Amino acid sequence: MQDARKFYINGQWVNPLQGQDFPVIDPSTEESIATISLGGQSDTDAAVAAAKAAFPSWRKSSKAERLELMENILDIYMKRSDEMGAVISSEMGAPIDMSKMQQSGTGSFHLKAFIDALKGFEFERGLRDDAPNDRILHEPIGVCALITPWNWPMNQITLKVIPALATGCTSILKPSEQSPLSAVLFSEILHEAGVPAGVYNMVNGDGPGVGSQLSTHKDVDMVSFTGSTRAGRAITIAGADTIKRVSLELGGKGANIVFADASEKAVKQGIQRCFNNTGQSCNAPTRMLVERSRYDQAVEEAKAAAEATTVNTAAESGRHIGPLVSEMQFNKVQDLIQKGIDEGANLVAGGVGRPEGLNRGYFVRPTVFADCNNDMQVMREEIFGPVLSMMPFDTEEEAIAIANDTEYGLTNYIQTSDPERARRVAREVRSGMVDINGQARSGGSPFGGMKQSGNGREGGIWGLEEFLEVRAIGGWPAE
Ligand code: TXE
Repeated sequence: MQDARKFYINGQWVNPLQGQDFPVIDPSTEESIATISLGGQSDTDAAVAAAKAAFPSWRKSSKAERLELMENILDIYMKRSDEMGAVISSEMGAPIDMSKMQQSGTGSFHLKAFIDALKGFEFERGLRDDAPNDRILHEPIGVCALITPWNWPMNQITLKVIPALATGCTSILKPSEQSPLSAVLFSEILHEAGVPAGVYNMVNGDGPGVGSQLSTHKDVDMVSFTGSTRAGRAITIAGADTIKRVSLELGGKGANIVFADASEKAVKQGIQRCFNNTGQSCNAPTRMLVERSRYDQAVEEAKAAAEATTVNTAAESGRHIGPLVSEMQFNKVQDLIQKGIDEGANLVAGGVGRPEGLNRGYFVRPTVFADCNNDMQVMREEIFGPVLSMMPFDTEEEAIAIANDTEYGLTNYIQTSDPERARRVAREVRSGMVDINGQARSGGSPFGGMKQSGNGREGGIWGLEEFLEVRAIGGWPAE
C-alpha cells in the first residue's frame, strides 16, 4: 500500500504542503501501526482546486462511461476485498473474520447497488405527457466534500464517493483520522480503475482542520457528512455562509419493540444486532422495549446472551466482538455505564472495567441494563458500545410513545408474529428506517434518518438524487 502520509490529489499521490504527523493506533494493542499526515488549509485548497478544475469535463461524461468505470472499480475492489478487511480490522478493531465479511463486504454491496441504480436512472425526462415542452434535467451539483467516520469506514466511503462519481460530481474525501488506512487503499483502487485526474481526491485531516476548511470552502457546493450530531451541527452552521447543500447521517438510539408473540429468538438476535461491531453502529437496536408478560424471561435471555458474547483482539479469528475504536470512545462508554448504575438502572450483565484477561486495548464488557426508564441517560444518549438498555411496556400505544420519545429517528425494530400490528407500528414509529422481525433491508434501499439523526438518504436512486440538482426548463423545443 501507498505511503499513508501522502494525499491523493489530481490523480497523483502527493506530499502534504502543511502536514502534521498523526499516529494510527491499533485499538486491540494501543500500539501505533502507521503514521498519517493531518493536512492544512493549503492541502484542502489544492484538493478543492483539482476537483473544481475537473468538474466541467466530468459533468459531461456519459452514463455509459461512468458505468464502465464503476464496473472497473468493483472488479478491482473484489480482488482486494480481503486486504481491505484486514486494513479495516487493524485500524478500527473489527475482528478479522467479521471485518472481511461485513466491513469490507459493505463496499462491494453498495458498489453493485449503485451500478444497478445508475443503469435505470433517467437524468433527463419530460414533465408530463400533456406538457411536451417542459423538460426536467438532473444535473450534478458540483464539487462535493465527503466527510466520513471510523465505525463502518468502507460502508460510508462507498455510500458517498460512488454516487458522487456516478452522477458526474467531483469530490474530496476526508476520511476519519481514526480509520484513514482503508481510505488510502480505496484511493489506490480508484486510481487503478482509471478515475480521471481531479474527479476524486483524498486528503487526511481532523475535524477542526480539513473538516472545517472543506465545510466553509467557497468552491465546495455540497458537504455529505456521516458522524456525530455535534459535528453535523457544526458543519451545517459552517456551510450556511455559502448556502451549501449539507447532507447529514448522524446518530441514533433505535428502539427494538418486542411483543409477547415475537419469535423465541427475538431477544438473542436483538442482543447480537446491538453488540455487532462492538455496538458502534448508528442503527443499532440499543433500547429493547419488551411487552410486560414476556419481560422477565427476556431479561434472563438478554443476560445469558450478553454473558455468552466473547471479547477478543481484532487479529484473532472467530465470532467474538473486538475493542472500541479509541481511548476517547472507551472513556465515553465507561462513563455512560457508570451513569446507568448511578441512575438506578438494574445492571444484569457486564459493567465498568475491562473484560477479564484483556488489560490492554479498548475492550469493554458486554453490558445489559434492565428496568430502565426513558429519562435515564442510558436510554437517551447514543452510547456507541456493547450496551443494551431494557424496559417493559404494557400497550402498543405506550411502546410507540417510548420509541418516539427521543431526539433521534434513524432505525426502529419491531418483533411480532401479528402482520397487522407490524404494519401499524411501522407506520407510527418516527424513523427513516424500520426493520420487522430481523429481516434486513435490500441493497438500494434508502438509508437515513429523521429528527436529529439527519436529513439525507443514502443508497440506491435516493443516494444518486442527493448529488443532483433538479432543473426545470419550459419551452423545450420538441425533438
Ligand atoms: O465523531 P465525529 P467522534 C457518534 C457516536 C460517537 C460520537 C463521537 O455516538 O460516540 O459520535 O464520535 C469529522 N467539521 N458517531 O467524535 O467527531 C471527523 O474528523 C467537519 C455516530 O469520532 O463526528 C471525522 O471524519 N468535520 C456515527 C467525522 O467527522 C468534522 C459515526 C466523524 O467524527 C468536525 C461516528 C467538524 N467540526 C460517530 N468534527 C454514525 N452516524 O454512524 C469532526 N469532524
